[in-house]
Amino acid sequence: MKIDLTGKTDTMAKLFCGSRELDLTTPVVMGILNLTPDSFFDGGKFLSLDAQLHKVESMLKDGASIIDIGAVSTRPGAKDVDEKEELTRLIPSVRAIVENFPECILSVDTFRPVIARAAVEHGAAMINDIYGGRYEAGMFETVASMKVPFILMHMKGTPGNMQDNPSYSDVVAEVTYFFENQLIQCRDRGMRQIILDPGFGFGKTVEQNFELLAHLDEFKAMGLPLLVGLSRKSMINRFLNIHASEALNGTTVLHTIALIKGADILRVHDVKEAVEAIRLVGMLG
Ligand code: 9MG
Repeated sequence: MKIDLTGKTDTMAKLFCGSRELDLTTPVVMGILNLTPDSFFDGGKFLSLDAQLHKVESMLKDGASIIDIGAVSTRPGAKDVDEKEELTRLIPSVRAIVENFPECILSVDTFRPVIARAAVEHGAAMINDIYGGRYEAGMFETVASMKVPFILMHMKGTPGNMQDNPSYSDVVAEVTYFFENQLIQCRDRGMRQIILDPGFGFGKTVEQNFELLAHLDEFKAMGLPLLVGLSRKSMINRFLNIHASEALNGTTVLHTIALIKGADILRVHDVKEAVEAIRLVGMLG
């Protein structure tokens, strides 16, 4: 008898991202490009357009299938960025990346429907919403009308208050309930390509994050692709009492667990190491 160590059930194996297709029959890597000066790990390092393009080039060379860019930091206590400033920071980068790397599937991390629309009109091919559509009315309709995949992430509270003593009677049940409710709304509004993300570090204690990771395979029962963002997060750094810059080994350990439990997309700072984890776990069959 062949034992399935991957936790995978049948899932949407192909996503349509504008003119490109994303094959999820094996897991893929989403490389992070922060345009914010205050991100928790690499804030401010990639601010010039030239430096951004070099970073994208290197992540694609290392095997990233998707690049995720965001212009608003989600770190607790980060400065608010209004819609105008988000557009000003984001759109030149979207245009430059699409022009220089037409093969790249570009995801935009935004919770504002106006920004999502503008980004896709300039060539972005996926929307990553940490509010899971709850920030402002109209996100689901906007993304549905543009027919790009949508990352539906769970967050308890807002980036400003999410770490003020988050409490759940059952974190896995609450995240599942959130997905079920949001999925009804997404589908009612015509959205067809949805990626689920439990939102590690967004309104969860270290223990709650590990509880979610331990039960990740349960989210696969919903039959949708699963994204995890574990890279250099506080569940590693706080638990091991290290700085984010020292957390690559811990990240790879958690990626390995997530892959065994069925993750389809790893959102990461370190593409090469994540690709290696995927290849090695893939050998389990
Ligand atoms: C923007 N961002 C930061 N962490 C993230 C995570 O875990 N998932 C997603 N979808 N986006 C994230």
